[in-house]
Amino acid sequence: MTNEQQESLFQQKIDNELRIEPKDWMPEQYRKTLVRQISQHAHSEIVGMLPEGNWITRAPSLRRKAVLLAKVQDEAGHGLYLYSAAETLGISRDQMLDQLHDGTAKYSSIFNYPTLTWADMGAIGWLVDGAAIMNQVPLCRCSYGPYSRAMIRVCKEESFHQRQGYEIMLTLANGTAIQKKMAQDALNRFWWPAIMMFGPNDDASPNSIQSMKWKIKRFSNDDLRQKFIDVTVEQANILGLTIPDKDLKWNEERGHYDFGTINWDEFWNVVKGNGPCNKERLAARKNAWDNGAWVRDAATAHSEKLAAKKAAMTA
Ligand code: BYC
Repeated sequence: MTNEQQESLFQQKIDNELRIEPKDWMPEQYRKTLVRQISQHAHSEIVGMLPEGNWITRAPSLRRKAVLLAKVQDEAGHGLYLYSAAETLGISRDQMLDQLHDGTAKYSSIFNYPTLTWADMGAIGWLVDGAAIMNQVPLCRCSYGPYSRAMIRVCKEESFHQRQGYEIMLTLANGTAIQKKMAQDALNRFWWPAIMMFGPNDDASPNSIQSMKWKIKRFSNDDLRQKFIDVTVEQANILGLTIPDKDLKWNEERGHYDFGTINWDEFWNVVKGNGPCNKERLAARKNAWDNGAWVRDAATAHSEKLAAKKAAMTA
């Protein structure tokens, strides 16, 4: 079969909603796109543990601490499923981590902002996990089997994360004047970075057209951003908090909220490594990697020992 025939069969499979599995033929660019997206998604989960990890020891009650701890552990789990899904495409976990540490792989811009108060745990759960669900539910139908299956469990857990964040916001918004102010301040700081999470506008998104044709992405960055804004405005109203966008207005004709201009200079600055916490986040990850070297060495030595024992017994 010629390459063209293979490509056409591959596209037919995708058009017929069949899943592509690791051993199936796939265009090299499809494989590369998935490795890029899945590994960056995995890195986002792992780096995403840092801003919240910052508050585990300072959670205001035992209940809040237990819930936050569970949420952060879930994120570690999401990272692990996603690294495993990417490994089915022929890249090793060590290679992916090298790319994170040397800056060639990205992770979500949102995790380069600091978490200054407890209310930030509410805002992250509500807005960041809320944005994540909006983007990730369609990924459960992604054309690549291992990624789509990993996303099913991830989405169930993200939905619990979103609710725990919203509940923190609800408690603060109905609390003392100082607590309500804290919640508003967290919303003010996280709103714009959360809507930037969906990525550049469609006309500035080089990967979208091909990724949509391959059904890796089912909706464009702008469509998902709009859906997120439409549902979140109502949730802010229930909280009695104000979204920091003076141009936010219901547009009867479009059936959507209009919103203000996103500061794309800020977005690209963060993506390029110059956000408020980029250096700190990367340093924390590199440090964890270096400090974990002895564990990896011990695990390798142990498995070599077991293999040698098995070989001696079968000889
Ligand atoms: N931050 O052509 P585009 C979470 C990059 S974790 C940084 O539209 P694409 C959670 C993009 O990579 C949330 N970079 O790209 C964890 C590309 O550069 P490269 C993470 C961004 O891939 C803990 C360039 O800009 N979710 O849920 O078609 C606690 C052009 O963009 C960002 C995922 O990773 C950004 N925000 O679309 C709580 C979901 N946006 O790679 C929550 C899976 C864009 O060509 N990923 N860039 O060098 C996706 O759905 C897609 O990759 C994106 C971007 C929508 C993010």
